[in-house]
Amino acid sequence: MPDREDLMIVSLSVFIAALGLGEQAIAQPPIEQRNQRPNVVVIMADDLGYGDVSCYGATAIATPNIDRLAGEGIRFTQGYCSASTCTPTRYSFLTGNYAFRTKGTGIAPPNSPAIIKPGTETIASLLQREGYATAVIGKWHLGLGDEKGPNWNHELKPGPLEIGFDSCFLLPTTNDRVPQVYLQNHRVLNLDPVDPLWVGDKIPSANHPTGITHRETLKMDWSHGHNSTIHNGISRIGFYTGGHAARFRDEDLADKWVEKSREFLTANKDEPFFLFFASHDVHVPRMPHERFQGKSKLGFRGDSILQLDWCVGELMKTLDELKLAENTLVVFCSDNGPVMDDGYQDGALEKVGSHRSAGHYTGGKYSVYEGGTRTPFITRWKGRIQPSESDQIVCTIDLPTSVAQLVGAPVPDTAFTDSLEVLGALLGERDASGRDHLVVQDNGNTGSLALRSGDWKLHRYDQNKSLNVVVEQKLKRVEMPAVQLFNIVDDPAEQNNLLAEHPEVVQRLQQQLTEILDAGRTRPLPSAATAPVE
Ligand code: NG6
Ligand code: CA
Repeated sequence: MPDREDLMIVSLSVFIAALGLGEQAIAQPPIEQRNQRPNVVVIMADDLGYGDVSCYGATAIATPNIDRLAGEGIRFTQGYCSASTCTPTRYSFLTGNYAFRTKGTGIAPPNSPAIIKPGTETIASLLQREGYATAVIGKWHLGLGDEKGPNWNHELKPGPLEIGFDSCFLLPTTNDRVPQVYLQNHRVLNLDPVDPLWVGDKIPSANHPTGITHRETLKMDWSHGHNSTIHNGISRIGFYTGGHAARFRDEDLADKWVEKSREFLTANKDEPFFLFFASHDVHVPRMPHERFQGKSKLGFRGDSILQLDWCVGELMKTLDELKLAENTLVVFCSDNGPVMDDGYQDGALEKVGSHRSAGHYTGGKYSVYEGGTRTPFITRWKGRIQPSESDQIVCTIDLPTSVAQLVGAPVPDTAFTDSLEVLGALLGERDASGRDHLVVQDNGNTGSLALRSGDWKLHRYDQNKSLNVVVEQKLKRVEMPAVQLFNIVDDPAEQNNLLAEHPEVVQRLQQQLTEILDAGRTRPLPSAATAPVE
């Protein structure tokens, strides 16, 4: 409960807002939470499904480190990301805003400008203002540069450093897209000025080798798309030339993320810090380090899960060595659900056997069925979080507001518009609840949304189509009815469309969804919650 002083602060800010003196009304968390300054580490996996790790039921693969994290913390059974593709989930995780509200938040192409504009409040800018050291390490895929796009041979800004990160060490897009270089803060690392980097979407010369012209030279063949410039025996989406000294090997990415994270954690062990560890596993091209290749029964996709698990283990080991585990909230999540063949012939589909990467849910990446957005979701804070399991609904989009509450930072009214405060649920506090509703989206291109509200879920397909409804098949676009209704509790696999049986529920959820879209926000204004009754 807020104490008197807090209520007075809130009332005062309501009064100021009412006078029109400031639109940035603030809500102060309870006083006992203001003194805590735990570190925050968010580990976001890429394309990892609900059923891909052993603590969520996988039997074809063992993930001892992720299992240990879950065993020491809370294993959420209703943890979500907000979209079934990468860019919109990451956009929403950082900004706390539903991506479908903003155009241009779908999967970013290689030369995408920065999607999150400088000046936008993010989880990183909020923590930075609170004195946290902030870093993002791994995959970015949220664009770089002004509206003209990235200036690869000069300063790459705006980017992460303009929205609250003190430092970054990144793969600029996603590794099936060009270029294969590291971004360190504002520059491509090791770029030799005599060999400038050019990136484009048109073939640069008639004799430029591609996945089509030089297919027989590839070490991993493509299945759809991904047949432009070749680097490291793998053809990609998009073209590039130059920057040879800067190019990395796909096999070394995970080691590099761990190395850079250890450096960051060690350098900042005495300060509060926020680390966004954005793994590239298990996205295509799946090319794990040689020491993981062939180590699972599931082909390179499974081997990449083992590599991800190793990274989690290294991060936990580092926190232990630095004696930080009891002062660090670790969140483990994924950016979207699973896909088998996402453009390369890496054996994922052929070797899947009885493994169900989305668990018992339907659909995966690109879909608004549960498999697209319900993923492993774990929180751990040794000594503070009691090991348990939770069926509270929490989402990656909730982290900005919840972390603000954790550190006692005020959230401007205009920020984090769809990020709900679910801190109690994230920490497993008794009687604390998560969300009662959540909107999830696909990439945005096919206009699919779903509203989870209590036990019900409404799917809306504005273009009557969906992709990847059956994960253990080749990607296929299928016709969908405009609307479907499921009872998620009775029918978690979303097999019985109850549209005809429950028209009143359909109408209620359709109206709720329309209101959410029209209102432009779902996070209640603190002033609204505490306004005095007349
Ligand atoms: C799709 C790509 C897919 C993957 C995805 C982004 C094709 C045919 N498919 O357009 O391979 O790159 O975009 O994945 O090009 S995500 O996880 O980063 O959203
Ligand atoms: Ca992804």
